[in-house]
Amino acid sequence: MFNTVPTPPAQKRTMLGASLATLVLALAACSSSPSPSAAGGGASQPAASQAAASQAAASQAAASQAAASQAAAACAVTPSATSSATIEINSSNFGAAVTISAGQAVTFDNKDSTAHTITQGTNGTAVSGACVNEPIAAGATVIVTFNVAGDYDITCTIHPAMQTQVHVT
Ligand SMILES: [Cu+2]
Repeated sequence: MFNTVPTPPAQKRTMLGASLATLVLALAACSSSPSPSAAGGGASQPAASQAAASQAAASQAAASQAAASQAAAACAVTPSATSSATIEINSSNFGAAVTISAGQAVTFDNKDSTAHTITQGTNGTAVSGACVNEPIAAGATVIVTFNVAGDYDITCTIHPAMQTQVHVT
């Protein structure tokens, strides 16, 4: 009566089983593919060189701190510096104020036949912590470098009337 023969159920199950097996194999291949060596391996070496770098940075910081404390003096006698301005002392008079930039030097040139001093202060008295208080013999020069911006009163401890200013910008 029936001409068409239906596929036997047993064969259907076999086909389903085969395609499930293929799927499982494919999933297994996928999950095993990421390589653990790609991400993990090299991490410890960069950490070590980073530690070395931060140690170098620390010693550099210490060095620049030492340099900063050396430069802390607002001014200093610097005999070998090249000066940017000159103050001539004539007849116990410093003359007009001069203006320089921070880090520049002033030559004090004593044209008198008597000694004076180059002293940060007023009326012959040095200020507390004066950055310069230097005798200057007759005919001598003293070069002073001013490291920090500000107005520096300059006097002579021998002749309190002697007064000028160094403006440091
Ligand atoms: Cu003087």
